[in-house]
Amino acid sequence: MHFTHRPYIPGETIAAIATPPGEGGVAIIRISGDDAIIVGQKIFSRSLKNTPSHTVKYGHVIDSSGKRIDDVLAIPMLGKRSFTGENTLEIHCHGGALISRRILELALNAGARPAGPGEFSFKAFINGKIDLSQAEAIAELIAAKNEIAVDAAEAQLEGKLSEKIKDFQEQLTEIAAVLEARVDFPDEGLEFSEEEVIIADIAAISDKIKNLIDTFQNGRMIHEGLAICLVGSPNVGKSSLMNALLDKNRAIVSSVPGTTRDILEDDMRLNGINIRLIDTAGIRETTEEIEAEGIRRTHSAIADADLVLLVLDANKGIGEEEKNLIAKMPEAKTVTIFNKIDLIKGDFDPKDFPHPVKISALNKWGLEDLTKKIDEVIWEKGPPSKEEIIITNIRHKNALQKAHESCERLTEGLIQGISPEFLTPDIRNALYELGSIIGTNVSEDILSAIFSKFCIGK
Ligand SMILES: Nc1nc2c(ncn2[C@@H]2O[C@H](COP(=O)(O)OP(=O)(O)O)[C@@H](O)[C@H]2O)c(=O)[nH]1
Ligand SMILES: [Mg+2]
Repeated sequence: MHFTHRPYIPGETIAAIATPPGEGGVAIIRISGDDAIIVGQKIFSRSLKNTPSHTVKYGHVIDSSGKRIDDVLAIPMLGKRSFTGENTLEIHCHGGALISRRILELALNAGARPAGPGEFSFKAFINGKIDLSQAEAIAELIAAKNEIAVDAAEAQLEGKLSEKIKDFQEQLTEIAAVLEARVDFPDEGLEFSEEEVIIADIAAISDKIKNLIDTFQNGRMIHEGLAICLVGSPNVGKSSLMNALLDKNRAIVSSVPGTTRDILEDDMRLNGINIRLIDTAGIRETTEEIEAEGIRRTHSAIADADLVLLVLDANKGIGEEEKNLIAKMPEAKTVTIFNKIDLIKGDFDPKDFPHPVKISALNKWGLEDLTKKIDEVIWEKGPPSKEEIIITNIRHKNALQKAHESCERLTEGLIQGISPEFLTPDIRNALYELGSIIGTNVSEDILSAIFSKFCIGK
């Protein structure tokens, strides 16, 4: 067994700084492996011998000559009770970059090996403390950029995804047993009704897998955020709306048409989601070279956007030009905004347009309606609840997709009355793919690839 090109030695003692580089209140040096306490004792002033697991001991880190380096807290976490499942000693020292490096060096001189990226988590995985999807959840939790991503990673870390996968595995294993029994004892064929039950069972699992795959769209959005693009004719108030949404004067607003000529971007949050808001050059016929380039960029921004906010001037009304523009927008991902509603005397009915909403960017009217509308469009089935399991990892999605295809082939085969020995590979394959999510059967290369994306000390 290898871990990132190095032979993996179970119980080998590793050490790393677990806190981010730079200055801080405290820094943590983590030592884990069979000899963690022995290594730690060599650099710690007080005896750790009878210190119970998970208790804090105040003392000093000392070098080989006995010189005091820093006053620290030492926390032993022993055996199976630690995160890695192996003896662990955490040393909390003052948070200077040099002091923590010095203590790490002392630990390395005392017999620990420098930990590779994610190696503590790798130990936890190998020792069965967490499965692969839980290990990946740790990385996602660390990288989470909004509250929803935190919730999703926490749920996965708790093992909610693993439970679901194991549930699928159990059900498929039972069905596999029935099918394999038929390969071995073909004369004891199933009753017709039993056949129907199996088909229905597989179809049910297949649907559940599909539902899980469908959560990936939301998962991607939660992780990567959304690109939202403001589009419309010149002077309709796109830049004003950009500023109103960002709540700052980011874009130049002017009554001169064609002011915004390049793409302008800024970040904001909308109900927990990270948004990249993009203001564009107004779309119109032009012979002016720079403006024409701006308009070309607008079109490519529309193509790349997850959502288009098409801004129209409600006061000007909807003419041929506007209708042409609407027709060019991707309907499913367009919100039609009728701006300058403050200039309209009577009533204005914007129905018949994709996801219409009335606002005044100048007066900041209707912005709440707009965010609600955006929410409606981006979360097809509403935002995920805290408890909902969301697939956020492309590796999991790919594995689920392959498992789903196998289940579909299996159902099809059973319906067509194909003999079971030709169907068992499909069910084995589905089980294999599900197993890869929680790490029961993944290659060393895949493991290394996953853990090497972690930070050192995690
Ligand atoms: N009355 C009114 N004027 C607005 C509103 N939004 C923008 N404007 C004005 O319309 C003009 C063009 O605005 P701007 O944001 O630069 O439009 P853009 O060309 O689409 O980016 C400016 O004079 C704005 O003050 C609005 O809601 N009501
Ligand atoms: Mg503008």
